[in-house]
Amino acid sequence: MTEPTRHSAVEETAEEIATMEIRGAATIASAAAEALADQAEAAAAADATASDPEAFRASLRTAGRTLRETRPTAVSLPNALRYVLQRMEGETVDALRRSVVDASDAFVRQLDRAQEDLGEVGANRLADGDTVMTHCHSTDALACVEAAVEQGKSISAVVKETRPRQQGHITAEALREMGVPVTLIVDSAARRYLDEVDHVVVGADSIAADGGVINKIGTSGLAVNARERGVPIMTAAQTIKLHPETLTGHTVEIEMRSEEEVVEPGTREAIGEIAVENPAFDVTPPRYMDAIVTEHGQFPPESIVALMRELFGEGATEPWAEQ
Ligand code: RUB
Repeated sequence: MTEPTRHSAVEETAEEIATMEIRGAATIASAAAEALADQAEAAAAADATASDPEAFRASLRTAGRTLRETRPTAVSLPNALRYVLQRMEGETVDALRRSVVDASDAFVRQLDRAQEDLGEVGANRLADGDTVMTHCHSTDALACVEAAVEQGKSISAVVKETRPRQQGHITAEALREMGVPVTLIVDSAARRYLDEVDHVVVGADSIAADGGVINKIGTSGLAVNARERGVPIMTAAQTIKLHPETLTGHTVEIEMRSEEEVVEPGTREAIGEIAVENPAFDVTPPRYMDAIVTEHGQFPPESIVALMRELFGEGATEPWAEQ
């Protein structure tokens, strides 16, 4: 069999995901689906794969593995790859190419629609005059605020900076564009400002079968503080954030990132011999989360497993695996 070609668009997207130029679970998923469509077009045009259906399939699986290896925690990435690669079918390269491009387009359209739909559900939890607190940058969480604003509600926001990568700055800018007044705070000020907010709204990278919410590091501490302060907290998450492997007992891998995101090498050296750790995500146990808001409505975290079974069956396949 001919050696599969790998289109540079896949390499580029993989690099951008790994370096977080492309970041956030939904954005990563749509970029991955689009990269597979690019790969399908490239493989259908390349000498080595243009007339060999098996080489074409192999090149798509290789692209899937390259994309899968970029970041481990957001399940939207493998779910996107699954969606597209499971729909790759046909006897000829042209039919295969069309099936991949169509599946990729359908996936991205569904993603946009799901975000709009869950935004409506989340917005119903917010009242006119509410202040929300955000953590990190979640397009699903922002969809809830945006829908509330579109319903005519006046919403303001307290935005956590979110160390070390300061995704709170992106959130602050997006909220300002919606006309939402923003107060930016450092992460450690969150408990103090919880007294002034009506809702905490966060996103998710993965949701486990037991209702545990895996999101940006600091979410679990925020949730515990919100419970202690009596402030409701919701996770806004499309169903592509449901982690099918947790149905069979697997845990979600928490990405450990470079220590240089936490402390510059020079400063670190000046401090002396220390260890530095930089986990990118944490797990909020279901008892600290009031609701998971999806495009299928809102769920108490403990009941999310029913939806997960309905959508993913009893487990997960790996259609990118080498054959
Ligand atoms: C992003 C993050 C976001 C979720 C949800 O982490 O934790 O809350 O991915 O985002 P990172 P969305 O910046 O490390 O990728 O709702 O946009 O899918």
